[in-house]
Amino acid sequence: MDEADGIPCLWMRGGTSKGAYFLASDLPGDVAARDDLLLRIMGSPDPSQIDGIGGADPLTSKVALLAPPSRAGADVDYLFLQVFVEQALVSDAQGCGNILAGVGPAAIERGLVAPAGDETPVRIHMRNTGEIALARVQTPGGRVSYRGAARIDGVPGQHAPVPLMFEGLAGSMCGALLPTGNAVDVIDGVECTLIDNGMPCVILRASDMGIEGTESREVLDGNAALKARLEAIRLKAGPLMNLGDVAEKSVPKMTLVSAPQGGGVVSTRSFIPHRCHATIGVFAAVSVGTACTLPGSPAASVAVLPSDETFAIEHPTGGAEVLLERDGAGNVVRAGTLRTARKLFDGRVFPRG
Ligand code: NQM
Repeated sequence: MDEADGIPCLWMRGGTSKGAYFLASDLPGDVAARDDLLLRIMGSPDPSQIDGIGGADPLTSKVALLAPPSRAGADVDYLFLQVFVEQALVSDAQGCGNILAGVGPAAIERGLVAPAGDETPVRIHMRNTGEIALARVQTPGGRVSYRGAARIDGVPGQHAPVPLMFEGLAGSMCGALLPTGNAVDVIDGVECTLIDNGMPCVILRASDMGIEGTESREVLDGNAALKARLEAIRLKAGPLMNLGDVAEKSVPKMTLVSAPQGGGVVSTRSFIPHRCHATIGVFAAVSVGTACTLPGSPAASVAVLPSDETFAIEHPTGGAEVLLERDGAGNVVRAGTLRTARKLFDGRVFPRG
């Protein structure tokens, strides 16, 4: 690979995030060399990412690496990498359900998966956590269609639906749904649920942190005192969640919950972990929804549970619906959501030298 020739890259919106999708075979196999290259492609570390293609926001500084499947029952391997904006860090310590929405379309675009009729099921091996997600991609006439009537909050317009289904998410990175064995732990005097149903999250009441929980992303991003308190709790929660020292990791996420405002189950404001999310992550929404079902937890204390399996998780720009299927004992055993994705650009990217 000669960087001067550029590197094949698909730039896609996946759900409410945006990122660069590569074939793993187009990047160096050595992890240090790969990460160095990705930092130079995105333009990190730099708050503006002015010399790269990253969007100066954790939600638009994301990478998906695609490869032929390395496990039975999958059609494609997907490794998610978070490229930090302001630090020279690339982390595989979390998955991403929004970027996941673009993986099925990208795998078909790149010839890793053959289209099969008007709708192509794509079983995606999520290498960050090991589970398989099932995505359904619209492929009328044997090519990916991005046009359709599906809407998701946080994205203008209507697009082709990409339904996603998951199983076996509990303990994806922490080894257990509740890594401390408790639905409630107290850290720095604040009741928290340390939970991992696809995404390690610390869930706490907005009111316990001195906010309403209805503030805008911009207002919360400007609240340095709140962010410092959240980070202190996060650094203590990390080892308790079997994640070790999380000072340089993007997990756990910090989600502040309050009573729903718009007929949903719960209202959220998520820090991922140092900036407030414009919406909420897919797996984070599954984890928060699951926390709402745990009696005595901070989330349960403010949630209004639905009569069916559809949990509308409210966020700063609307809501994200997740489907949570429970067994007879009330454990969430299957989850799903509806996303959309769109190919924005297909070309070659030229990294900073
Ligand atoms: O939780 C952002 C996103 C995410 C992650 C983040 C995500 C998920 O919205 O599944 O999608 O939490 O860093 O892209």
